[in-house]
Amino acid sequence: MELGSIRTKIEQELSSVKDLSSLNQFRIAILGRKGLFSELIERLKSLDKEERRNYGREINELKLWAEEKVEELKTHFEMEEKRRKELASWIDVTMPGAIPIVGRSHPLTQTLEEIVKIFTSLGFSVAEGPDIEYDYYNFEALNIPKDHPARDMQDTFYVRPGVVLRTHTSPVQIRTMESHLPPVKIIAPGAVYRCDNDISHTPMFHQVEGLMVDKHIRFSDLKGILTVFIHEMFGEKTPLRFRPSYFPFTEPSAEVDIGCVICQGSGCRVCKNTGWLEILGSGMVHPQVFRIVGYDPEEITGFAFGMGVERIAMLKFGIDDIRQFYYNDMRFLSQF
Ligand code: 2U9
Repeated sequence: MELGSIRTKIEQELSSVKDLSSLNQFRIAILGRKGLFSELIERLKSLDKEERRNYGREINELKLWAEEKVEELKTHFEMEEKRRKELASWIDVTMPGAIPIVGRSHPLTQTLEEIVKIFTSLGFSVAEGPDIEYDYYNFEALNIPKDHPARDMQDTFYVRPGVVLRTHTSPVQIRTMESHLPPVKIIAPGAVYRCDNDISHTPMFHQVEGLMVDKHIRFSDLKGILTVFIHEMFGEKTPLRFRPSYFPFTEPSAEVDIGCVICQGSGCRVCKNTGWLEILGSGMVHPQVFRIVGYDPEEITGFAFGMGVERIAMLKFGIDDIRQFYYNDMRFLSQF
């Protein structure tokens, strides 16, 4: 074949090479061991000496030219590939970041933490105990014997005879007094269980109870501590009143009301037009309870109180259905 037309053919084929892999195929077909140039060189053998020299030189020149072209294209495709990879991995550091949704504590946790903070700042320590309790610690030791009507009031879940889900955290205070001599100044936060379920009751809810026991503890100490607590929790101007009540484990007993946080005392649906909201129960520890834990009621006195965390949170945040706390609905939870 005419070397001129071979050059034209190589040029044409080179123009259709578009990447490294087709360039490699082209290189094998033209410059490879069994490629076009090997064939042309093979053909030289049949020529006479003079022709072979001339023709050989021309073939060599053409081959060098083809090798150069291949090298040029190889460099070109390698650069292209490198640039493509760089572009694919390019990061725009000026792009705004994806802002993660920040979690926060549950409104009940927030309320519980606030209550605990107030009492610890007043010198109370936090005490805890088991959710599954002996009947003895939940009732007997609190002056609630077997046939006492207060047992019905509390709608107890029985685990087995003599074992209950605690209906209040009071057993924690009994256990603490059994193992510690006075003075005792503790709060007992935790889950409690009662067989009850409606707009203002759930079968599990949370209480914070408190106990302050020493020589010379008086009702005025109870009033002072609970007044400070309410003013810290609901604001300094919150009106409050102590109203006589009855609990088997305290004598005398009092419930504490605050001026309605919804209507400011003028009367509304929430306070049933009384202007007052019941917020906690309290009283001086019953002498019988002291005798049971081995304290001498002639020497030792003390006060106790109890409150429902859900109720406090509902009043503080203006929530009218206690079950909202347990649906785990983000539309509700994200408001706190
Ligand atoms: C001991 C002695 C006395 C704890 C008390 C109350 C009054 C009370 C209720 C408030 C709302 C329970 O969550 S609630 O339903 N609690 O009214 N609790 S005095 O008295 C004690 C506790 C332990 C040894």
